[in-house]
Amino acid sequence: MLGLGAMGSALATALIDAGHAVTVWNRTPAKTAPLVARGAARAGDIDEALRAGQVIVTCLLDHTAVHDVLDDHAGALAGRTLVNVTNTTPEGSAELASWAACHGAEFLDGGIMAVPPQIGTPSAFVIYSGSEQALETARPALEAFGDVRYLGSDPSLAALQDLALLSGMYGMLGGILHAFALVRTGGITAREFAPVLREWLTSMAAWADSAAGRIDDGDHAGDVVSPLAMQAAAYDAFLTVARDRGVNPLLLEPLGQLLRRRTDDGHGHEDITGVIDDLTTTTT
Ligand code: FVH
Repeated sequence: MLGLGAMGSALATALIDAGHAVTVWNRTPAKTAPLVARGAARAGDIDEALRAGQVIVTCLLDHTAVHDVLDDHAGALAGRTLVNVTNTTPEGSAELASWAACHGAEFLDGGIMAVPPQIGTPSAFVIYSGSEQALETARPALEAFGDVRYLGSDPSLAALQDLALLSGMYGMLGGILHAFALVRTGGITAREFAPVLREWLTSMAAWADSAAGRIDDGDHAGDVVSPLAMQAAAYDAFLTVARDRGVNPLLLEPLGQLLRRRTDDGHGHEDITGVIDDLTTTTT
């Protein structure tokens, strides 16, 4: 296990608790101490860490850090299985897969859909793509992290879907922050408002399923319940109340612009799902 930040430490802990023999390495050596106390072996250097076992897991800050750590020790990868759960772009994952293949390693890319306290609990799942052989070799270890979901042999698949899932999450987080800021102007605390906000967002999350059908079929106009023109008009009120009450509307404005533009372009009778066509044909 290379990389013992918040996530790497949680992964290593889950491995140890599941009974696996774990060797740990971290750039700042002090972070190995709690894991060694729990039963891990400490590698003296990167080369020793890479040679300690069949399955190597890298959980580092970013793609650059992965190459910073591995590049000078690539010779130790031959015949081993490299599982990289560092957040990376699809292009980065494909590059790392080719690089690992050049050095004789089987490569699997992972996207962790959990925060550190969730690791090893039923709420954690990890999406993987890349070598199926790597998946099967590493599976007993990977099962300690959370539910194992294999997307296919293209190494970039997991990173693409990881970033899409996180993009959806950050859209939601931005909406939640704006909602809390707005009710705070009326003297309502976040704690008071959170239960109803969660109830509403949980109910609206099912929208992903109905939107998916429209988007895949390219049908934005059939059986529309909430036409875009109505939504664009309502959206103006969201922006107005924010400005009137001194809440910065910057998190909401981009979607409002898309709704208004699409309505002005003659799509006011359609569902909001049609905005996806503007997203994929414009750059602003
Ligand atoms: N934590 C989370 O909530 C998310 C959940 C989803 C997945 N992400 C991704 O996981 C990767 C690691 O995240 P993390 O939470 O462990 O991050 P940090 O606590 O900041 O630890 C970073 C580790 O990377 C080491 N490191 C950074 N740069 C280098 C480098 N140039 N050479 C060697 N090691 C490097 C750092 O070492 P140190 O600072 O302790 O010496 C930490 O071990 C990440 O991709 C998330 O997006 C987490």
